[in-house]
Amino acid sequence: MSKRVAVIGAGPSGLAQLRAFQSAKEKGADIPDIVCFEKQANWGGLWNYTWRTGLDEHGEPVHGSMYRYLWSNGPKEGLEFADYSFEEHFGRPIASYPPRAVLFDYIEGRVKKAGVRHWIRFNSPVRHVSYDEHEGMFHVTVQDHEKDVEYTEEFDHVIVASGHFSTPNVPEYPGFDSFKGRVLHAHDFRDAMEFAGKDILIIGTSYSAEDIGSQCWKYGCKSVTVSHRTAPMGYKWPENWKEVPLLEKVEGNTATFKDGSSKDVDAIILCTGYLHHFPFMAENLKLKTNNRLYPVNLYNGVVWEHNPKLMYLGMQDQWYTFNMFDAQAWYARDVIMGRLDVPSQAEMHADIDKWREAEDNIPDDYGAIEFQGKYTMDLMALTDYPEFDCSGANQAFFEWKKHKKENIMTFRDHGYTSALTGTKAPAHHTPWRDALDDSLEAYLRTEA
Ligand code: FAD
Ligand code: NA7
Repeated sequence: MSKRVAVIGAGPSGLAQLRAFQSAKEKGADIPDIVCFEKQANWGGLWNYTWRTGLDEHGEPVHGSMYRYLWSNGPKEGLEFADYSFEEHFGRPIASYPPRAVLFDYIEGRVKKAGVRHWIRFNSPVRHVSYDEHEGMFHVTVQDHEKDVEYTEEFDHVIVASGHFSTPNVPEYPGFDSFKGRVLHAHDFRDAMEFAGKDILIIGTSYSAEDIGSQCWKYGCKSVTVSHRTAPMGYKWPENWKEVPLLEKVEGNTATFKDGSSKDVDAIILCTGYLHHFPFMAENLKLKTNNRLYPVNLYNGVVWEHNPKLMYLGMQDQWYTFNMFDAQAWYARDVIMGRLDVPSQAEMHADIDKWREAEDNIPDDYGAIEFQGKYTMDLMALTDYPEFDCSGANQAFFEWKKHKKENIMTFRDHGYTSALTGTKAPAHHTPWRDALDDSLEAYLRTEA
């Protein structure tokens, strides 16, 4: 096969794509030439932690939104790779909410085993992608930071796996410019210890708000105030944690909310989500969507309906992550290798509309989990991706939600059953709130 495929990004989605092609090769298939462009110096995407914020050493926007002490916010049984269990990687069952370094190790273990690193060009941000209708080829322009040159190569297919939790959505509220403390977005949050002894205000009510607030609480902040635009999170919070309506204005250090109440705060952390941001894609190839389960224009959540030689991975809002990216990558591979056909654009469009309408009618979070589980299973069924029972994974998610409702500060102390191995995860040696060392070594110890 002489086709060339460009993969943009070596995070969990891009790595899933490399593993998908490698697994076909391992089974004797003639696969295309693969080149993966990664702007960072290592693989792992968001799981490749950096202390930097703002711009990196090359003047590139820092991709990472990760922070110290981050533990998985959902059970690992929901994200397990069907071709590489946690038990295979760690040689024994481990607890259900691994910290960042442990998940990074797991992600890396699979691709090290597959031997795909030589397909990746590191320190290589993609600057521009366009499609030449006449040639039927993509032109991909890349900066090589090691050689300090820019070059362009041609590809038959492009797979965008550059993630969508990196470019912050930053609203402004009256008084920000004269606020006496620090205003930052979750993207630039790195260490909860910075806020020890401080009164913090968080704007937003989703994962980042819940987790950054919990981190700051765990590492000793004085109080957490969470301001909501739509509705409060409604968990049973600790005593020094309060949920309030939307911020109206800030004067000095005083934040005033829509109900007229106010609170003096030292720092404001905007947990207001991220933008799907693809400045390197030509306008006619650019995905434009908000954060939802079924973005527009992507057939089977992957194939760009206006040009099926272009694909996007991992662009959904995410309950499922790693194994959903796998399902997408195996599917993308089989479309590229001609094993699967895509229908006409009109049919693709109608199918996308059908899924989006179903999404619009999802009643609650449980429905959303089932929706994404079904989407993932449907895709897996189209390829030789190893069998994975998403209804089992759904079960882990349902229990997780129940445990969060029971006690938001202890949910990570529970263990769940792997849909892959049938093993129930052991409890971690130390309750989450007392486990201050988030290193791999500390987590993998068998005793406190
Ligand atoms: P990313 O991980 O973002 O990787 C994209 C890669 O593309 C990066 O390596 C980046 O450098 C590269 N790239 C971007 N632009 C370019 C370019 N122009 N040229 C070349 N390379 C480029 N998921 C979970 O399952 N559990 C969790 O606990 C969890 N916690 C999270 C916590 C935070 C703070 C955030 C932000 C996300 C979290 N997620 C979690 C969700 C996360 O989206 C996925 O786990 C996963 O990292 C997505 O993988 P990805 O490869 O699609 O994107
Ligand atoms: P999400 O899940 O996209 O949530 C964004 C939150 O920000 C959500 O609560 C929004 O409230 C809120 N938001 C957005 N814009 C505003 C403005 N202008 N004012 C007030 N509130 C606003 O992002 P997260 O960062 O929490 O999670 C992203 C990923 O990171 C996730 O996968 C995790 O695993 C980690 P709304 O409900 O729309 O009113």
